[in-house]
Amino acid sequence: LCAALLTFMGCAPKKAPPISMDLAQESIIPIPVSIKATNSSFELTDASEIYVQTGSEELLKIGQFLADKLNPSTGFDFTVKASTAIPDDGNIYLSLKKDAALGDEGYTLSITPELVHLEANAPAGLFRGVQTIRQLLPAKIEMSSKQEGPWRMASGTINDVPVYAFRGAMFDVARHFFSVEDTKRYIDLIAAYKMNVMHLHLSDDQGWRIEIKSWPKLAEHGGKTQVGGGKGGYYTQEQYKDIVQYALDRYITIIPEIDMPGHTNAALAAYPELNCDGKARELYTGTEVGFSTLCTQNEITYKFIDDVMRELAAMTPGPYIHIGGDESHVTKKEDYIPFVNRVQNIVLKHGKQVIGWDEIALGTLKKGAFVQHWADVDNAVNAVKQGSKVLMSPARKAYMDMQYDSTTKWGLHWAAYIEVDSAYIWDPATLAPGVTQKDVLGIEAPLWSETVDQIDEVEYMVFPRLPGYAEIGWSAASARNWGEYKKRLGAHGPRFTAMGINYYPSKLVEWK
Ligand code: TNX
Repeated sequence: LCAALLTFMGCAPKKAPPISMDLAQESIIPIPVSIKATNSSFELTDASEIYVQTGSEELLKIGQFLADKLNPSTGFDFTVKASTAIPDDGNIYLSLKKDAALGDEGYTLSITPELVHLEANAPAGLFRGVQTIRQLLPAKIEMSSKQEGPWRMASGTINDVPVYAFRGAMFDVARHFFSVEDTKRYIDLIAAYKMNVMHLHLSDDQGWRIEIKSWPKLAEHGGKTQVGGGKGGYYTQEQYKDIVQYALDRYITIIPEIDMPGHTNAALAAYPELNCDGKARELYTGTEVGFSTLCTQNEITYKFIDDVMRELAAMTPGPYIHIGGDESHVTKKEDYIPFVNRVQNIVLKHGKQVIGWDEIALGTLKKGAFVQHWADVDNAVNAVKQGSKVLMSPARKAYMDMQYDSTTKWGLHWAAYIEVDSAYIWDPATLAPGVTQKDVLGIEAPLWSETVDQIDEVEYMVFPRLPGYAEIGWSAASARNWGEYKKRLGAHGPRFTAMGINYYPSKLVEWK
């Protein structure tokens, strides 16, 4: 009757009751701390809007990020509005609340048939919560063209906060160079899984990838080629700053790495004075490691490092600079140790904290230095004894350039074959004797690029392992279990597809 009278009397049509959906059955990665299902649902419609708490440009930006994700696939044309109060029915509301237990990145998400309310103690927490909202909508929400709804989310409450403060991935843009656009793509993919660090390996034997104005030939000459002899490339400072800002907008810290004293052939080719014999090296396009070293005895070397660190620090809002330090096989130990000690001081002088590969623990670690464990457990143990925290990147578990099995087209296998289960089944807090959770800064999964030079190849090595690394960093070890995780991962198959990710369809997972 109401529908029949509608045109004459302005009688509102009775809305159908919300569909029952079970929030506890949703496949959220990383798995949240707690989920309380209320067995109803919220439906996003053409009439829905995104509201953010009044008074913050930053919140408007986060709201806009969500709008930009929802608009192409729903075709709804969300705009972001500010509101001091909880908005009317049918909307999404993002607001801050004082709750120290949520820290910088935690959030609570409450979904009722009337409202989606995301709250956090800090803006980063809202951004992480937005990723959960994405995952609660149908997978086709990730498509870049208009799709049919309905766009429903299961109702209930999620409380969530990460275990580790550092959850990252690495991109080796030195062995093969990757464009600004490729790097942004990788950043987008890690953001979707709530990671918060992108470590860029900016220099190695095969290439120097960042413009340094006081030493211009580093990039101009040292950036000329790559593994296999392709044309290489480098980021101008403007491009680098653009990447840093893009990451920052996703609450991701860029950590730039200049690898020293080994892995420096590109710099040694650009400037003869960096070599002990004063002769420039030839550019290198192979994949051997451990043959190059800066001349640790020459003062010019430290002038060079000081200039590079000054320029790098000026473009790096994040707290860390990575000094490499790995595989310096042709640097004598008695030269390596004082070198590492001195370079740490240079980084500190420019206001940044040091990170280095685990070998730097052979030196005297400065206050606040972090050691990235990749190979030698003794170095990790030694770092903790010196009062440092360890970043966990064990090669046999976390190296995304390792092949899944012997048939994988790209990648290496010197550390291990790493199938999706093996990548997931480990605990950063029990890897090294005496290195417990409080000593662990977090986890990082590196992608070395000797064997990949296209972004779809990168995606194939990174997915589907990366969501697992994200979960190891975010969720408690006690909440993780492969048998259960692989079901959630399988449910992300359509999401990967909608995002256009070229992923490895591991046989260990039943892909939806
Ligand atoms: C070891 S891991 C390296 C890299 C290589 C990688 C290949 C580390 C600190 N050094 O130079 O690219 O193996 O898997």
